Amino acid sequence: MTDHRKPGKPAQALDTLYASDQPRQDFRFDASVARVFPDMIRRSVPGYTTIIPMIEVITEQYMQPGSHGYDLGCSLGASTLAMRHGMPDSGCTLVGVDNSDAMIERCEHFIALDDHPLPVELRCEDILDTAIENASVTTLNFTLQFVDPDRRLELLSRIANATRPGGVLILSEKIRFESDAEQATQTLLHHEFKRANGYSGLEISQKRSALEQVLIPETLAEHRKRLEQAGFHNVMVWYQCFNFISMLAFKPA
Ligand code: GEK
Repeated sequence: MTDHRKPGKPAQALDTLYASDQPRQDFRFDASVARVFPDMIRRSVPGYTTIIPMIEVITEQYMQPGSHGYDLGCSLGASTLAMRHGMPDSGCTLVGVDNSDAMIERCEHFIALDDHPLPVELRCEDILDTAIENASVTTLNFTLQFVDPDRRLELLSRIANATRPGGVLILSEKIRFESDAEQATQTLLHHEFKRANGYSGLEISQKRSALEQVLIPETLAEHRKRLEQAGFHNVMVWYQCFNFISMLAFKPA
Protein backbone atom coordinates (compact mmCIF):
# COMPACT_ATOMS: atom_id res chain seq x y z
CA MET A 1 0.00 0.00 0.00
CA THR A 2 1.14 3.52 -0.74
CA ASP A 3 1.67 6.39 1.70
CA HIS A 4 -1.07 8.86 0.73
CA ARG A 5 -0.46 11.26 3.55
CA LYS A 6 1.07 14.05 1.47
CA PRO A 7 -2.04 16.25 1.77
CA GLY A 8 -2.21 15.46 5.50
CA LYS A 9 1.40 15.93 6.66
CA PRO A 10 1.69 17.72 10.02
CA ALA A 11 3.59 20.61 8.39
CA GLN A 12 0.22 21.66 6.90
CA ALA A 13 -1.64 24.68 8.29
CA LEU A 14 -3.55 24.09 11.53
CA ASP A 15 -7.35 24.45 11.52
CA THR A 16 -8.18 27.31 13.91
CA LEU A 17 -11.11 28.65 11.80
CA TYR A 18 -13.66 28.37 14.61
CA ALA A 19 -11.30 29.07 17.54
CA SER A 20 -12.62 32.58 18.25
CA ASP A 21 -16.21 33.61 18.89
CA GLN A 22 -17.89 34.64 15.60
CA PRO A 23 -21.32 35.25 14.05
CA ARG A 24 -23.03 32.15 12.64
CA GLN A 25 -22.46 31.63 8.91
CA ASP A 26 -23.09 28.60 6.72
CA PHE A 27 -19.94 26.52 6.17
CA ARG A 28 -18.35 26.96 2.71
CA PHE A 29 -15.45 25.23 0.99
CA ASP A 30 -13.61 28.51 0.38
CA ALA A 31 -9.89 29.40 0.33
CA SER A 32 -9.59 29.55 4.13
CA VAL A 33 -11.02 26.02 4.43
CA ALA A 34 -8.90 24.68 1.55
CA ARG A 35 -5.75 26.01 3.27
CA VAL A 36 -6.35 24.01 6.47
CA PHE A 37 -8.38 21.15 4.98
CA PRO A 38 -5.96 18.23 5.54
CA ASP A 39 -5.72 19.09 9.24
CA MET A 40 -9.47 19.80 9.51
CA ILE A 41 -10.68 16.53 7.99
CA ARG A 42 -8.15 14.35 9.82
CA ARG A 43 -9.12 15.84 13.21
CA SER A 44 -12.88 15.97 12.48
CA VAL A 45 -13.81 12.75 10.68
CA PRO A 46 -13.25 9.57 12.71
CA GLY A 47 -11.84 6.87 10.45
CA TYR A 48 -10.80 9.20 7.62
CA THR A 49 -7.14 8.17 7.89
CA THR A 50 -8.16 4.49 7.68
CA ILE A 51 -10.62 4.94 4.82
CA ILE A 52 -8.17 6.72 2.47
CA PRO A 53 -5.68 3.82 2.11
CA MET A 54 -8.57 1.33 1.84
CA ILE A 55 -9.84 3.26 -1.20
CA GLU A 56 -6.61 2.16 -2.90
CA VAL A 57 -7.23 -1.47 -1.93
CA ILE A 58 -10.85 -1.34 -3.17
CA THR A 59 -9.85 0.38 -6.43
CA GLU A 60 -7.18 -2.25 -7.05
CA GLN A 61 -9.78 -4.97 -6.64
CA TYR A 62 -12.60 -3.56 -8.80
CA MET A 63 -11.06 -1.27 -11.43
CA GLN A 64 -11.62 -2.84 -14.84
CA PRO A 65 -9.15 -2.47 -17.76
CA GLY A 66 -10.11 0.30 -20.19
CA SER A 67 -12.60 1.97 -17.82
CA HIS A 68 -12.75 5.31 -15.97
CA GLY A 69 -12.41 5.98 -12.23
CA TYR A 70 -14.17 9.00 -10.73
CA ASP A 71 -13.57 10.79 -7.45
CA LEU A 72 -16.58 13.06 -6.93
CA GLY A 73 -15.92 15.84 -4.40
CA CYS A 74 -12.18 15.26 -4.50
CA SER A 75 -11.15 18.27 -2.33
CA LEU A 76 -7.33 18.22 -2.20
CA GLY A 77 -7.08 14.81 -3.83
CA ALA A 78 -6.42 12.44 -0.92
CA SER A 79 -9.03 9.97 -2.20
CA THR A 80 -8.00 10.69 -5.82
CA LEU A 81 -4.39 9.75 -5.04
CA ALA A 82 -5.54 6.59 -3.29
CA MET A 83 -7.47 5.63 -6.44
CA ARG A 84 -4.52 6.56 -8.66
CA HIS A 85 -2.24 4.17 -6.78
CA GLY A 86 -4.79 1.37 -7.05
CA MET A 87 -5.26 1.68 -10.83
CA PRO A 88 -4.13 -1.20 -13.01
CA ASP A 89 -1.73 -0.46 -15.88
CA SER A 90 -4.31 -1.04 -18.57
CA GLY A 91 -5.77 1.97 -20.32
CA CYS A 92 -7.71 3.32 -17.32
CA THR A 93 -8.30 7.02 -16.71
CA LEU A 94 -8.99 8.93 -13.50
CA VAL A 95 -11.18 12.01 -13.09
CA GLY A 96 -11.41 14.18 -9.93
CA VAL A 97 -14.32 16.63 -9.62
CA ASP A 98 -14.95 19.44 -7.13
CA ASN A 99 -16.93 22.67 -7.42
CA SER A 100 -14.62 24.64 -5.12
CA ASP A 101 -11.96 26.61 -7.11
CA ALA A 102 -9.81 26.85 -4.01
CA MET A 103 -9.84 23.06 -3.55
CA ILE A 104 -9.11 22.27 -7.21
CA GLU A 105 -6.25 24.78 -7.32
CA ARG A 106 -4.53 23.12 -4.35
CA CYS A 107 -5.47 19.66 -5.57
CA GLU A 108 -3.53 20.26 -8.81
CA HIS A 109 -0.47 20.94 -6.68
CA PHE A 110 -0.82 17.73 -4.64
CA ILE A 111 -1.40 15.64 -7.77
CA ALA A 112 1.76 17.15 -9.32
CA LEU A 113 3.78 16.31 -6.19
CA ASP A 114 2.70 12.66 -6.33
CA ASP A 115 5.04 10.45 -8.32
CA HIS A 116 2.50 8.09 -9.97
CA PRO A 117 2.58 8.40 -13.81
CA LEU A 118 -1.19 8.02 -14.46
CA PRO A 119 -2.62 11.39 -15.59
CA VAL A 120 -5.50 12.77 -13.50
CA GLU A 121 -8.14 14.94 -15.14
CA LEU A 122 -9.37 17.55 -12.64
CA ARG A 123 -12.71 19.23 -13.30
CA CYS A 124 -13.92 22.27 -11.37
CA GLU A 125 -17.66 21.69 -11.66
CA ASP A 126 -20.77 20.51 -9.86
CA ILE A 127 -20.92 16.73 -9.53
CA LEU A 128 -24.61 17.03 -10.43
CA ASP A 129 -23.55 18.22 -13.90
CA THR A 130 -20.34 16.29 -14.50
CA ALA A 131 -20.36 13.73 -17.32
CA ILE A 132 -19.82 10.16 -16.10
CA GLU A 133 -19.32 7.23 -18.47
CA ASN A 134 -17.72 3.80 -18.66
CA ALA A 135 -17.00 3.82 -14.92
CA SER A 136 -15.85 0.87 -12.87
CA VAL A 137 -14.93 2.55 -9.56
CA THR A 138 -16.52 5.80 -8.37
CA THR A 139 -15.78 7.37 -5.00
CA LEU A 140 -18.03 9.73 -3.06
CA ASN A 141 -15.89 10.09 0.06
CA PHE A 142 -17.97 12.33 2.38
CA THR A 143 -19.45 14.35 -0.52
CA LEU A 144 -23.05 13.14 -1.03
CA GLN A 145 -23.90 14.55 2.42
CA PHE A 146 -23.41 18.07 0.95
CA VAL A 147 -25.72 17.48 -2.04
CA ASP A 148 -29.36 18.60 -1.85
CA PRO A 149 -31.22 15.48 -0.60
CA ASP A 150 -33.81 15.93 -3.38
CA ARG A 151 -31.07 15.50 -6.00
CA ARG A 152 -29.21 12.57 -4.45
CA LEU A 153 -31.23 9.88 -6.26
CA GLU A 154 -30.70 11.55 -9.63
CA LEU A 155 -26.91 11.63 -9.05
CA LEU A 156 -26.70 8.02 -7.83
CA SER A 157 -28.85 6.83 -10.74
CA ARG A 158 -26.52 8.56 -13.20
CA ILE A 159 -23.53 6.90 -11.55
CA ALA A 160 -25.22 3.47 -11.57
CA ASN A 161 -26.20 3.83 -15.25
CA ALA A 162 -22.64 4.78 -16.17
CA THR A 163 -21.05 1.92 -14.18
CA ARG A 164 -20.01 -1.33 -15.83
CA PRO A 165 -21.45 -4.61 -14.53
CA GLY A 166 -19.38 -5.67 -11.51
CA GLY A 167 -18.21 -2.08 -10.91
CA VAL A 168 -18.54 -0.40 -7.54
CA LEU A 169 -19.45 2.85 -5.79
CA ILE A 170 -17.52 3.68 -2.61
CA LEU A 171 -19.84 5.88 -0.55
CA SER A 172 -18.62 7.37 2.75
CA GLU A 173 -21.05 9.47 4.80
CA LYS A 174 -21.78 10.93 8.18
CA ILE A 175 -25.04 9.24 9.18
CA ARG A 176 -27.82 9.79 11.69
CA PHE A 177 -29.53 7.06 13.69
CA GLU A 178 -33.19 6.10 14.01
CA SER A 179 -32.86 5.65 17.77
CA ASP A 180 -32.53 8.92 19.71
CA ALA A 181 -30.38 7.15 22.30
CA GLU A 182 -27.92 5.91 19.67
CA GLN A 183 -27.89 9.31 17.97
CA ALA A 184 -26.99 10.96 21.29
CA THR A 185 -24.27 8.41 22.15
CA GLN A 186 -22.59 8.43 18.73
CA THR A 187 -22.69 12.25 18.57
CA LEU A 188 -21.17 12.49 22.03
CA LEU A 189 -18.37 10.12 21.02
CA HIS A 190 -17.75 12.04 17.80
CA HIS A 191 -17.40 15.26 19.81
CA GLU A 192 -15.06 13.52 22.24
CA PHE A 193 -12.95 12.40 19.25
CA LYS A 194 -12.72 16.06 18.18
CA ARG A 195 -11.86 17.15 21.71
CA ALA A 196 -9.13 14.49 21.89
CA ASN A 197 -7.75 15.96 18.65
CA GLY A 198 -7.41 19.40 20.23
CA TYR A 199 -10.67 21.16 19.30
CA SER A 200 -12.24 23.28 22.07
CA GLY A 201 -15.93 23.22 23.04
CA LEU A 202 -16.37 26.58 21.25
CA GLU A 203 -14.80 25.24 18.03
CA ILE A 204 -16.97 22.12 18.13
CA SER A 205 -20.22 24.02 18.70
CA GLN A 206 -19.53 26.81 16.16
CA LYS A 207 -18.56 24.28 13.46
CA ARG A 208 -21.62 22.19 14.24
CA SER A 209 -23.88 25.18 13.83
CA ALA A 210 -22.14 26.27 10.56
CA LEU A 211 -22.73 22.78 9.11
CA GLU A 212 -26.34 22.42 10.25
CA GLN A 213 -27.98 23.58 7.00
CA VAL A 214 -25.15 22.39 4.74
CA LEU A 215 -24.33 18.80 5.73
CA ILE A 216 -27.55 16.76 5.80
CA PRO A 217 -26.94 13.26 7.19
CA GLU A 218 -29.35 10.42 6.55
CA THR A 219 -29.86 7.00 8.12
CA LEU A 220 -28.21 3.84 6.82
CA ALA A 221 -31.68 2.55 5.83
CA GLU A 222 -32.28 5.67 3.70
CA HIS A 223 -28.92 5.23 1.98
CA ARG A 224 -29.50 1.53 1.30
CA LYS A 225 -32.97 2.15 -0.14
CA ARG A 226 -31.80 4.95 -2.42
CA LEU A 227 -28.75 3.02 -3.65
CA GLU A 228 -31.00 0.11 -4.59
CA GLN A 229 -33.51 2.44 -6.26
CA ALA A 230 -30.62 3.91 -8.26
CA GLY A 231 -29.67 0.48 -9.64
CA PHE A 232 -27.00 -0.79 -7.26
CA HIS A 233 -27.20 -4.04 -5.31
CA ASN A 234 -25.20 -5.81 -2.58
CA VAL A 235 -24.99 -2.63 -0.54
CA MET A 236 -22.62 -3.29 2.35
CA VAL A 237 -21.01 -1.32 5.14
CA TRP A 238 -17.29 -2.07 5.12
CA TYR A 239 -16.31 0.53 7.76
CA GLN A 240 -17.89 2.38 10.65
CA CYS A 241 -16.45 4.63 13.35
CA PHE A 242 -19.15 6.30 15.48
CA ASN A 243 -21.50 8.20 13.11
CA PHE A 244 -19.21 7.93 10.08
CA ILE A 245 -19.51 4.99 7.72
CA SER A 246 -18.25 3.81 4.37
CA MET A 247 -20.30 1.56 2.09
CA LEU A 248 -19.79 -0.39 -1.10
CA ALA A 249 -22.61 -0.62 -3.64
CA PHE A 250 -22.18 -2.88 -6.66
CA LYS A 251 -23.57 -2.72 -10.18
CA PRO A 252 -25.13 -6.14 -10.86
CA ALA A 253 -22.84 -8.30 -13.03
C1 GEK B 1 -11.31 13.38 0.57
N1 GEK B 1 -13.25 13.28 -0.89
O1 GEK B 1 -10.37 14.03 1.05
N2 GEK B 1 -20.15 19.32 -6.65
C2 GEK B 1 -18.80 19.21 -6.56
N3 GEK B 1 -18.14 19.17 -5.38
C3 GEK B 1 -18.87 19.29 -4.26
C4 GEK B 1 -20.28 19.42 -4.28
C5 GEK B 1 -20.92 19.45 -5.55
N4 GEK B 1 -22.25 19.58 -5.67
N5 GEK B 1 -20.74 19.52 -3.00
C6 GEK B 1 -19.64 19.45 -2.21
N6 GEK B 1 -18.52 19.32 -2.97
C7 GEK B 1 -12.43 14.16 -0.07
C8 GEK B 1 -13.22 14.88 0.99
S1 GEK B 1 -15.02 16.92 1.44
C9 GEK B 1 -15.74 16.17 2.82
C10 GEK B 1 -14.48 15.49 0.51
C11 GEK B 1 -15.80 17.01 4.05
C12 GEK B 1 -17.13 19.16 -2.51
C13 GEK B 1 -16.65 20.26 -1.57
O2 GEK B 1 -16.18 21.39 -2.27
C14 GEK B 1 -15.55 19.54 -0.79
O3 GEK B 1 -14.29 19.74 -1.35
C15 GEK B 1 -15.96 18.05 -0.87
O4 GEK B 1 -17.06 17.98 -1.76
C16 GEK B 1 -16.39 17.41 0.45
O5 GEK B 1 -11.41 12.16 0.63
O6 GEK B 1 -15.32 18.15 4.06
O7 GEK B 1 -16.40 16.47 5.09
